[in-house]
Amino acid sequence: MGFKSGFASIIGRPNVGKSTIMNKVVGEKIAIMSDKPQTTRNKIQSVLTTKDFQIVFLDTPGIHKPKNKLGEYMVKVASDSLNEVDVVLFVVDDSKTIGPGDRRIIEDLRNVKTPIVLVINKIDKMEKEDLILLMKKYDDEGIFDEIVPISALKEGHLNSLINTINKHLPEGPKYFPDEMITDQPERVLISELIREKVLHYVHEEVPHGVAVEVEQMKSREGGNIIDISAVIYCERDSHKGIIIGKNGRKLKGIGKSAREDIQRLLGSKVYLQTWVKVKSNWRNLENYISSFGYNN
Ligand code: GDP
Ligand code: K
Ligand code: MG
Repeated sequence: MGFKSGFASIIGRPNVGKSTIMNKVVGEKIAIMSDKPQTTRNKIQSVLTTKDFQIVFLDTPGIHKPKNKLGEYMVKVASDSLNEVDVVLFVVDDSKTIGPGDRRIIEDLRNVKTPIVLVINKIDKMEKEDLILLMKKYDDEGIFDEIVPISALKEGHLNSLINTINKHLPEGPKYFPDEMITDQPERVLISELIREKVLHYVHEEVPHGVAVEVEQMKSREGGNIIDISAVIYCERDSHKGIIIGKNGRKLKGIGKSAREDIQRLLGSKVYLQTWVKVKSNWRNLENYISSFGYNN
């Protein structure tokens, strides 16, 4: 048997752990993770290469009912990708029953010809008996080629997931070089890391109206410090105040923890400056959507 390769699309409701699975499988933080739904906005590609096979994962934004233009775009990306791939990974979480959101996806999947692997994630939070009952319920739907329970967070059974995907890969070329783990440019990864920290530090209605743009990235002369400046865009003046926080404390916290992640990513010391600016209602404006890079 020769080298195998192929594409696996990761789909599922918001917050079931799609981004976490992708990050853990490739061993690097590529997609941002958060307990807020709709964290992942653009289609992220990541690559796992071994000596025998290569899997390219597509982490799509969650499938959900669109509320605005950005939402419509996200849903379209999610459903388009199912026809381009070799395996579909449909991720669900520890919910004991098949809820309406998962039900809708199942109905969409009935017309998909690609092999479908049901991934039950977050089993660290489940009783064994509940897991067995849930597996039975999904099996009764009659559309899954495989059912694989995992815990992405605790890195449980990830190997069994990888082996299952591998079974469905055709023989094929190495699409990407060994060392490549994502197609995302550094600037995008950095702005996503900053956005992740905003989501983490800021609550209420602010987070979904936040976009981050890295304006400048420059190595200092002599080498080992990289200066980065980034703008955090939000939709209202009041949001700006919340993100900055009393005496700038919140923004400082965001900057500090983003800097730590960025240093790890770049393997270099980083000096990070962040500004907060208001751009009202950008989510409904096509131009802004593409200028923030969500158009592929
Ligand atoms: P996505 O919206 O599907 O991409 O979900 P994320 O990867 O952003 O994860 C949503 C939340 O679920 C985050 O708070 C994760 O830490 C958490 N999570 C992901 N996988 C697991 C898991 O296996 N067990 C537990 N307990 N939590 C998880
Ligand atoms: K999320
Ligand atoms: Mg995600």
